[in-house]
Amino acid sequence: MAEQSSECLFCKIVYGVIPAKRVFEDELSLAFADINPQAPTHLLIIPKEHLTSLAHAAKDHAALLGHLVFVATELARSYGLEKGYRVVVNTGDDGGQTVQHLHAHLLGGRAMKWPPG
Ligand code: IU
Repeated sequence: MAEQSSECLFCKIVYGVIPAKRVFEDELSLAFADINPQAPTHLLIIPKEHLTSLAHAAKDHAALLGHLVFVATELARSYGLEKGYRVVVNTGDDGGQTVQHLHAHLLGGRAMKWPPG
């Protein structure tokens, strides 16, 4: 089993202690619906291993990070987001990260604006 943090909300989702609408899972990652969706499709893709943020990633995590992005790509395909989508990894306080377990947001189904707020 992947390393986990007993106080981490997303680790609790990984281990089924807290429910979530799970949409995809493999050995390394889990994807579930965001509870407060900001777009018609809003999924979170997380590593099963507890990794606090991108800022905490080591060289050993490079393949895992690539895997998470590829899972987002496959989910975008399966959700029919052929008009486009956004993959966002908020990192740290200034990045707007509120949950301290690395997660990639997959947002789609509407036109996005730039720059983000
Ligand atoms: P952020 O990048 O850390 O700001 O995003 C955290 C996301 O986690 C945010 O979009 C929340 O709606 C979402 N979320 C969730 O899906 N389930 C939860 O139990 C909690 C937060 I707390």
